[in-house]
Amino acid sequence: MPEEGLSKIIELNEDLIENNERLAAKNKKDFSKYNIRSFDIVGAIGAGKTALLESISENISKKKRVLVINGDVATRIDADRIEKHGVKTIQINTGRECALNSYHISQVIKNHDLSNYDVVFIENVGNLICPSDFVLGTDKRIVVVSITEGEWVIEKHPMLFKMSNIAVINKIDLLDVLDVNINKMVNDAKEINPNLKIIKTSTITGENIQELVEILFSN
Ligand SMILES: Nc1nc2c(ncn2[C@@H]2O[C@H](COP(=O)(O)OP(=O)(O)O)[C@@H](O)[C@H]2O)c(=O)[nH]1
Ligand SMILES: [Mg+2]
Repeated sequence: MPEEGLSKIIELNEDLIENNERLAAKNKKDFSKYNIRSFDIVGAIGAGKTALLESISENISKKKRVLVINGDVATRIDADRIEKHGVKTIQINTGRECALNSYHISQVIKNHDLSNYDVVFIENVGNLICPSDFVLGTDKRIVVVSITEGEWVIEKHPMLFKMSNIAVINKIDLLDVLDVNINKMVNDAKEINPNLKIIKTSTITGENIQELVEILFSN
């Protein structure tokens, strides 16, 4: 019967999410055991997650030992881009899965010596929907959107903004050529989550990258 089928799907989902949260709590403990500050970065394909990680890595790699874990469906393009900026990277290919989950991260923790790092960044698979269900065990979640996604992108994806700590609105160097109401984007983010720290950046001009780094490492 269709109802039975539906309830099975719901149970499976609840199980998946519960198991994920349990393992995420263990990941969090492992990170804190080694005094690691950890972040995961979510956002659509092309928002600028990797470009921001390149800029952040360039900014901090001389002062901090950084590990970047890159989730991607198939390639290690992002990891190779970031590694040029003096940090260690690990690529996880998720295949058919549309987001990283806490099991992926637990495997990295199991197989690498965390005592080599002060900071871990996790770039999630480009997707504004799937990562909402899967926490990874990091201290803070950063959601990245760009103004090229249109001024409605935040309003349309409230879940991701509710469960994030920092919102980056990227590609502000394009404000002159796009008809985008960035104030609406900021207000939507504030309305969805009044605790969000919101910052507008450009990885091309470097505008507010230093300020973003300060937000990441303030308490
Ligand atoms: N104009 C502009 N382009 C950017 C900016 N940040 C990233 N890009 C470009 O957007 C594209 C996607 O960036 P990428 O970092 O790969 O996005 P990701 O899929 O979120 O990791 C690349 O061509 C970047 O050069 C920005 O601040 N301004
Ligand atoms: Mg990327």
